[in-house]
Amino acid sequence: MASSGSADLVIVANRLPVDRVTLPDGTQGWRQSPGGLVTAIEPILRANQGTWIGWPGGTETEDELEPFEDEGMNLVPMAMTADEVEDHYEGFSNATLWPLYHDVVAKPEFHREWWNSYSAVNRRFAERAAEEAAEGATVWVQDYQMQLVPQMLRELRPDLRIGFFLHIPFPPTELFQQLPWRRQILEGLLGADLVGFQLSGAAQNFVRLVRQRVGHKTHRDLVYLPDGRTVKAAAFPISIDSAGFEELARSEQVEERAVEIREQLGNPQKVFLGVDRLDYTKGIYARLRAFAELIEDGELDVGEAVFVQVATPSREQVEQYRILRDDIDRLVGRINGDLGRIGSPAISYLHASFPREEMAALYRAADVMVVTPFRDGMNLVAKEYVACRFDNDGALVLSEFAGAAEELRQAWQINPYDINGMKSALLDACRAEPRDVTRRMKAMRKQVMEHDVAAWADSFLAELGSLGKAHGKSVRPAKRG
Ligand code: GDG
Repeated sequence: MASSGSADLVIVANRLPVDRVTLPDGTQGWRQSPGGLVTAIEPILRANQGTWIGWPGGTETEDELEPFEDEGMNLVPMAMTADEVEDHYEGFSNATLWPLYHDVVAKPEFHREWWNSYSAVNRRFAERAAEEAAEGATVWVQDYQMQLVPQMLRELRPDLRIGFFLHIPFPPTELFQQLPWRRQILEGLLGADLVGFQLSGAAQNFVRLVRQRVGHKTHRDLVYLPDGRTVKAAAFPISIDSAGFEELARSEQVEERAVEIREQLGNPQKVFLGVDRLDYTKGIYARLRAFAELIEDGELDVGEAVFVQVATPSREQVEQYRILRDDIDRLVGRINGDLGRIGSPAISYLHASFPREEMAALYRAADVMVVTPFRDGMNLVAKEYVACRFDNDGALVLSEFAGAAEELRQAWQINPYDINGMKSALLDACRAEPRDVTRRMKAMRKQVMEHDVAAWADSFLAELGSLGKAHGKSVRPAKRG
């Protein structure tokens, strides 16, 4: 067994929850990256002298990166070489696994050198986790970039409780089969005691694959390993800091900014909004086309209706993402060129990222929120919109292929491959009676406000703690305000 460290809870994720920034005095520092996962996990890490292991972005070497403390969290930055960024991160993670796990919306590429790099990076992260974790500690591994870590870590440290959570969909057998390293990935995940997914369908896909491909005995959500260990696969739908978003949305600053945004748009009757990482899974192209056709058909008028699309830059070194960016640029240019008028574009397109306050103001300013991914693990944007609509107004158009659709039943649900269906839903949502809008939003708000990200993290860790009682300490629950 490797020597043990002092952390009772270790998070292993591809990225650290902080970004490297240049401070006003020119020195390098860290800024907490805004995100639901950090908000949820930070209080638990504090209550457990926890440690977060992850890549800080960039290609600094190991010697240049020292572990440090940030607001009660111990952060351990892991270096990646330029080759590893290209092969492990941009390659295997984002050009093999990402498209494969999202219904093959784009064609996954299979390259042996990418796989080798993915394995090597996973091994280094597992070794580091083994060094940091105290005897009997809990290690929670996050997401598709780290699927081999559970097994690698268990070999080094059989005393640990290991959990894994996949933030993206887990594909059906027919698609997963394509992966040349399918068995290694399944075995990697089986190193965990608890494998969490967004939806129960994904957990079932996983158990079925383990039975078919690895040959282990399974019963419902349990896998029985030959060494006597049991692995549980279950759904833990992730959420957001719901109260935090609502509070932000209620602030005077955000309220004023929302009014200002509508003024700057020319005070149209209806503001439609899309907010996504610029990713081909999100269905941005089809959604903008549907909106443009409604104008061409005479159903909506430019000036009275406007579509604001925020597309946050993402994975810009990956070829598919560059192609997508060009496609969207061209489409927006064509739509505005054909349909816009002076001072009234049909689409207001922003390829940029914004502070959380601006996101909340956009959610407040929008009458119709349009979330139309072809496939999405959950989609937090839909939940953030709901959390910000404390007046119970605002309409949500939501793809049935987003994980969030299982909880947000009262949204106008659409099939993003069906352009006509999407057009009707956009019109229905924007013309709906206020009473209908309120009834739907009230029900969705109840769901989102009651099931926040803290509840998500607590329920995962409680379940992990209840498994394999024979070994390991339990994680202390966080003290939340
Ligand atoms: C993956 C899964 C799953 C976006 N632009 C800005 C900004 N954002 C924030 C949003 C939201 C988050 O990023 C995006 O989360 P999503 O869930 O919508 O999508 P992915 O990035 O694909 O996330 C997804 C999620 O993991 C969690 O498990 O739901 O299915 O694909 O919070 O608000 N935030 C700020 N500025 C921006 O410009 N501040």
